[in-house]
Amino acid sequence: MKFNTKAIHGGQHHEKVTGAVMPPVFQTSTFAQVSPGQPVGEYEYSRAANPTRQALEDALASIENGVRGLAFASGLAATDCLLRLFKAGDEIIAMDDLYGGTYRLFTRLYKDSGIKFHFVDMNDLEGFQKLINENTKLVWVETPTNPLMKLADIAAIAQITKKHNILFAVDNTFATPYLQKPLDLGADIVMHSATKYLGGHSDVIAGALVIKDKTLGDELHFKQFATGGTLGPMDSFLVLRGIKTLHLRVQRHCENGEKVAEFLQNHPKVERVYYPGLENHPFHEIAKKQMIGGFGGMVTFTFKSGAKQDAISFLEKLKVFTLAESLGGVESLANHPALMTHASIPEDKRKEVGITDDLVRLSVGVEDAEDLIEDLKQALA
Ligand code: P1T
Repeated sequence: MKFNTKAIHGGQHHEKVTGAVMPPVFQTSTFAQVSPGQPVGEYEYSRAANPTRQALEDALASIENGVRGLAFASGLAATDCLLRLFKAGDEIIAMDDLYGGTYRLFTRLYKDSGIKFHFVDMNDLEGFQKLINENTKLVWVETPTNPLMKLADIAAIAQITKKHNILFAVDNTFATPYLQKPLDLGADIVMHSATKYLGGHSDVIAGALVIKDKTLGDELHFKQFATGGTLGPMDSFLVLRGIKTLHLRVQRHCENGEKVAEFLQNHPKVERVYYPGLENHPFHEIAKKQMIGGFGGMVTFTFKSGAKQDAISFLEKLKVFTLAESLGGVESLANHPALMTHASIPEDKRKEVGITDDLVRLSVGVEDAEDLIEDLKQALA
């Protein structure tokens, strides 16, 4: 099955009793048993499994080419579940540009866990390999990264992690499986903030893990069941519905993203545009290799003046774009990473990686590109 068909049918079947084409929202915590330990059907308790969540999890596994999908109450709940595979003494190598909440989870929540985190430039493959030792258990990348749109070469990193028997996880939130399939490129686990493009309509907080290996999938399901960060039935239904139009939406996000990036690149007040589809983007060649069919709808830029106030005034003047955290919905959003999504990263670390105070991130939606560009023009004027 090809991707567009999988987005709609992958892992899906009509409901057994009524023939309902969409899985009903099985809004139930528990399922009757005929005798102790003998449930009427295949379900017992919704923390362990629920038919609506199962339909979503099967769809997730299908679109990412994995063997098991797990749906969580948020992207961070998914990441937290993955981290439970590790113990004191283990080491994790992560990319040096990450969503602020992921960085906060790694550096503050896991501060006293005894797990050591390294944050490195994943494009310096030699430097990265020097950090590997017998305690290294996981490599974690976002590609493209939030908010600087850096890329990591998934296939090249996978070769190294395989050689050293290290797990390799990719946060595929920005690219979506329509554009990029980390498991096919050699990663072991894909993570999503399903709040974003998978859900696609800014109406749900959700997360996902998709795993390539059955044993690891079972182990992570056990941890999910035992800790309980699962996605509820109604939210599972919403994400599943979103996935059915993922390919259509992402095509338009890419078209509009390219137009917005080109407009900004030619604007006299704009200093630098970060969009992997631009030929002058430092990771354009990697993007062409591993993002198939487009470069996404996320565009980040800075001002010639370098002034924080210029970024703030611009954001206040937008009319079609909404100033709000999050991304990946049908509507265009704008964000000031240093004051909003990445405020939990200490200022010196933000500056070190390039999250300056004049940096603005746009999630380009699926409206008419002309209206979006008009809006940017008037806000920049
Ligand atoms: O918000 P949540 O569903 O828990 O997902 C966390 C997360 C993980 N990974 C990436 C790449 C993300 O962008 C996010 C959430 N990001 C935002 C809310 C944001 O505006 O950047």
